[in-house]
Amino acid sequence: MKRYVLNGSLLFCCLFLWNCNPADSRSEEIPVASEELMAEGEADSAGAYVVEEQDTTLQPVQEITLHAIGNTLEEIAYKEDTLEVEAEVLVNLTFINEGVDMPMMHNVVFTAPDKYKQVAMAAAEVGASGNYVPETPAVIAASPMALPGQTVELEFISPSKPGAYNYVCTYPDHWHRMHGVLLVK
Ligand SMILES: [Cu+2]
Repeated sequence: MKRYVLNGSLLFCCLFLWNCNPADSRSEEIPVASEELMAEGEADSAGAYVVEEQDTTLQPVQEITLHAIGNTLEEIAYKEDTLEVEAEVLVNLTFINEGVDMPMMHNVVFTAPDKYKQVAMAAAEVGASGNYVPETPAVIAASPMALPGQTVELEFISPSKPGAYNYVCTYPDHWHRMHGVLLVK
């Protein structure tokens, strides 16, 4: 009787395991198989993509640097009054604010030709809440505001049409002394 009970519980265990196993192995096998398929697919497409990128899609990047100098309203200026870039390239601008005291905060806003004053006027109305950058087609690209001693970076695509564009600091009353020419060649 005792053995019968033992056998019975063994049988129950076997049945229990047999019932569980098929479900367990199914749920494990399917994701493994699909992961393998995905891994193979990615390896193939990734390999092909790298080769194509080297041949056709390497975009030229032009690095330029601009400094803001001066520590009073009468002194402030962009150290570089002209910047030169090729047409339709990715430009990586590093903007260094060498000012010391707090009111000497500056940005760089690139504008359509001869629109820097108009953009600066509109920026004053936008104010600090709009980061002193108005929403107008005359704005090509705008950096964040650089506090005294700060360096900020800006990436943008240069205009496709060659010409003399402008850049300006749109912090209130800075545009008089802080503007320059972006020559697109
Ligand atoms: Cu400024």
